[in-house]
Amino acid sequence: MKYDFQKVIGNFKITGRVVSCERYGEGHINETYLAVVENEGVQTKYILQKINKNLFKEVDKLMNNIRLVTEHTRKKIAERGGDPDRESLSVVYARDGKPYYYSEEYDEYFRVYIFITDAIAHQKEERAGQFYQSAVAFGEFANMLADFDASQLYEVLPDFHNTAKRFNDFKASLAADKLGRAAGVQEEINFVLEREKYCKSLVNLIKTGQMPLKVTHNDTKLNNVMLDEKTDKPVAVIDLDTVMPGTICYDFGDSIRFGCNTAAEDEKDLSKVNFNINLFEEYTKGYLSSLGESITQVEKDNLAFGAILMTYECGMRFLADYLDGDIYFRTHREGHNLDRARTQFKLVSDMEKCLDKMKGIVNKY
Ligand code: ADP
Ligand code: GN1
Ligand code: MG
Repeated sequence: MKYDFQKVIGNFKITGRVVSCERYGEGHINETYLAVVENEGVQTKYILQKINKNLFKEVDKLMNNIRLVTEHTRKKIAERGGDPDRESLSVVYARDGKPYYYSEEYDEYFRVYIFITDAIAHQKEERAGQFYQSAVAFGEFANMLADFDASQLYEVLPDFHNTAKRFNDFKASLAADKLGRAAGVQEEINFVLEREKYCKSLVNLIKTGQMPLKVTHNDTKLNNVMLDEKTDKPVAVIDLDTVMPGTICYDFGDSIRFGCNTAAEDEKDLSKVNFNINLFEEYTKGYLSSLGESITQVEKDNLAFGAILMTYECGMRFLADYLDGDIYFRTHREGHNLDRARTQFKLVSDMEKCLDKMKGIVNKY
């Protein structure tokens, strides 16, 4: 689908001519574009996103969350003498004052963010220390939101990391087996079913009030952090669609899931997919040092397990989507979600073998 980008951008508080607007980044959910706008000889970059309306049914509430969170982080950054346009995700408002624009012509929702300059969202660690810096970024992000009133937030995707609910959804996909794919992936299905016991553990700790709920990011992949392109220092945390009440074990675990993989999330050759415990140590060090004193014993006790849980959950979601016919995660090839599920299960197996070591590392820091 081609859009008239001049028209779309023209509905935001942006003056000038769109010189280019190309697909950008590697997110699985929204459609992201890099828009370059020229005004009086000066070119400015913006991130334009077509919001995934199949997933986000209440865009108004979603964008209100993002507006509130980014107003909060921008204020904090200004107070510490930083540059809010670069160190926070920043919403560019539509001409009608809304934090998004609904196009009747396309029946689509668009939003625009200030482009975070001289920074990169890495798909994997390219230089030693980058993963550590991403941990510092997420720790600082959690700190900035520690005094944010969570009751203002609308729960955009309820039960997002409710693994027990995800397990039931998985079983429903399996029972439906819409495309008859289940027969070909019995091994992967069994891998999920054999680990049902994982599903309720954190959910129950939250239910009984033992695990504190905090404002968390819930999608803490390395490519949702921008690092300075020269120094690798953390610049900003992005992709705030899933900011909701959650536990830090989810945030920690999801970072480990993505960042401690020696290969890509969708690597076909599983011999390349290994859990790197040195990276685990780097991340733990960075996250716990920037998180400070607010962490409780229950949280500490469950950080390492959180990594297994988030990886298992994500693998289960990829496999469910494969069974459903690839309707949730954007895919680029045949069997893409199955390949992704397999990498996650390989990582789960690796982590299960060294859970005690992982716990030891958490205790060390
Ligand atoms: P998705 O929800 O689909 O993952 P993201 O919001 O994470 O979408 O954006 C996808 C990619 O676009 C990011 O990984 C990053 O490379 C780039 N990106 C997003 N927002 C910005 C921004 N404000 N400045 C620069 N790059 C950005
Ligand atoms: C999606 O939006 P993106 O690509 O950063 C997904 C995460 C998964 C991740 C797997 C809203 O993240 O939950 O862990 O893919 N986001 C949503 O790569 O479902
Ligand atoms: Mg993203």
